[in-house]
Amino acid sequence: MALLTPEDLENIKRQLQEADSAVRRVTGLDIKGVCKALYGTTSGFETVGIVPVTSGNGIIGNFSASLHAIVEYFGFDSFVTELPDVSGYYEAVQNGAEIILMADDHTFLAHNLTNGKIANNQPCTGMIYAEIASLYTKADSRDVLVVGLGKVGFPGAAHLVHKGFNVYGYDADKNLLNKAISKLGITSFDPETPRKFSIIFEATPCADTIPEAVLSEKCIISTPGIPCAISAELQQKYDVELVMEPLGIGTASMLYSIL
Ligand code: NAD
Ligand code: 2YH
Repeated sequence: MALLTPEDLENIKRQLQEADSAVRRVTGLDIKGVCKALYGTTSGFETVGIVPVTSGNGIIGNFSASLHAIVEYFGFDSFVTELPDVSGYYEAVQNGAEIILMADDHTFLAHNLTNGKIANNQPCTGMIYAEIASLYTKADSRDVLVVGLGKVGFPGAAHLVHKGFNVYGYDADKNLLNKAISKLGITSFDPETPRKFSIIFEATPCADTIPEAVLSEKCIISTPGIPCAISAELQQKYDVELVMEPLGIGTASMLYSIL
């Protein structure tokens, strides 16, 4: 399980503003608009309690502060509890939190205490990055390449299938690829016989996962994967529209999914 680092989260507000501009440029909607398209919800200024969690590898510098900045950016009220863990959860509820955000090394959840809905970061991240890819206004067809079919990539691929896209999938793990083929009916993509795509959704923890041969001029790469799936040189050479941000887009998807 890849963990975020404090460096990934530096200047999160600026990263989020830049990602919002990129999303607007490629889809015509801002991130809130994409969430509305996905879930049909809008924020009613709910109060979000952010609870630091010390278990496992412990507290990640910048994590709670970044969530605070992200949640406020999307128009919610929020506070970070002084205490962590169970005491922090108690503190959040006592201080009027309507939504709890908390993460250990395996699960990052959002729980709406008012309506009981709960969200997990990985499927929510997959869904919104796939949705952004699907809304690309300059796509030349409904063919999409999905690279990485794990906990983020699989739900994203499922979303694209559900929306009627022709999904070509690849994962270095043959079992996961076969699961996606049998459960979702996607087509296996063979990196040895590549073709060009104008829509690419990537969700792996590795760099340089997208072969040059699949890139078409001005294609979109929508990717939550850290590190980036494509080099700066290739991005420039093919004038790639890159949507990539370490925490905020996925968190927005979680919050809007439970309103
Ligand atoms: P995962 O381990 O469940 O899945 C990753 C998949 O990528 C695996 O199935 C693996 O076999 C595959 N893979 C690895 N190298 C590959 C390659 N070269 N070509 C094709 N497939 C390859 O991980 P996950 O939970 O799905 O997370 C994926 C990435 O997304 C991680 O980097 C994670 O940190 C990141 N993430 C980002 C956000 C965000 O908000 N930006 C949120 C959640 C996860
Ligand atoms: O980054 C993570 C894990 N990869 C799970 C998220 C799933 N994409 N967890 C963050 C841990 C935060 C820490 N416990 C804290 O500071 O509260």
